[in-house]
Amino acid sequence: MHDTVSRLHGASLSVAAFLSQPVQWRNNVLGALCFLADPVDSSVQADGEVPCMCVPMRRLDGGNSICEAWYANGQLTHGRLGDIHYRHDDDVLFGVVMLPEANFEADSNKTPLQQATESAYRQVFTLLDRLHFPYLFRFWNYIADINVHSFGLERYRQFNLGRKDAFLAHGRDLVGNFPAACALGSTQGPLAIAFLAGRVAPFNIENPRQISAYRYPQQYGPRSPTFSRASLVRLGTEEVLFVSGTASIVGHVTLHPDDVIAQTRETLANIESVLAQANVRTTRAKFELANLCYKIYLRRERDLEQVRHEVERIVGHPPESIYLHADICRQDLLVEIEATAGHPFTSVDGGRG
Ligand code: 3EB
Repeated sequence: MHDTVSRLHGASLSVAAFLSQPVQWRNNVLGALCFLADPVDSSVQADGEVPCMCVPMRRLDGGNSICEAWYANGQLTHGRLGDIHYRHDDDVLFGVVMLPEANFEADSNKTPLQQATESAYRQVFTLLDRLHFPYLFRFWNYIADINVHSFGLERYRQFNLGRKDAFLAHGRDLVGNFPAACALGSTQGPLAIAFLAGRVAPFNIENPRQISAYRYPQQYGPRSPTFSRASLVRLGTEEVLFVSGTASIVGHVTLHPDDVIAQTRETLANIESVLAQANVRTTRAKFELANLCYKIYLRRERDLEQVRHEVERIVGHPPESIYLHADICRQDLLVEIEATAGHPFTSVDGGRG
């Protein structure tokens, strides 16, 4: 477990450790993302008050599970609305939706995954309207068999149809107004989505080396992905930066299709470019590669040592890096890296009491 690096980004610990934390600790947690090798352990979700997203995804760098906990600050409220389980303090709301596609029937014009995605996103937007947390900071999307084709379309592209339609239906399809996100593939499990939202508009950041994802041409699917490259969130005197899942894409094209080292290098160059944009906006110390908390998704288990070596060569030893075995949303991508950054959390900034 590393020290708290921001007001929000708390501890990463094993599922067993997460479940054995004292109640006082859990009373300060907004929610958690849990990645488990084994079929999802129902004890994680059994917790009544802390929403937990469970994804069947294996950690590659030791340990058999990892839970990423997000911290609250002050009085907490939890609840359920439809398929969403949420918890919030005065500033930030964390929620999870896990929807089995089997709940949806294939109808002639929408696939089950597309319907599940549209339903999940519509429910999120409805919840945020109702609880007055209008601004989305970050989405995490996990989709079984993300690269498989069914109903004549790759499943990631089906997901993009449902997501875009929900954004449109709620008038959230405004350019420059998309949250940070990631979208990864698991081998099984329901559509699993987690999100963070708040009451102060974040800065949404794009990468000059890449075409904005919402402007990708049609060759990547009939509906473009609705996310920005990063979001910079202000919470009182704190700032938190969410860097979206980032890959070896320049312009809109995948570079180095068969070279995982070159993809890693290109991906980190993209993240550096995103940091430079964030650094125009920050009122605090500049963000640097060496100070981020990383999640690194690898399509092939065997690439772990090479990628880790390259990341450490370029980044040094960041406060956290977690490697997970996942499919990436383009067949030719071998690695995707996401990151979170805060500024050192000191009691001067207002502790969590
Ligand atoms: C890319 O840059 C790589 O669909 O939400 C990264 C982050 C990617 C988020 C998403 C997809 C998503 O297009 C893939």
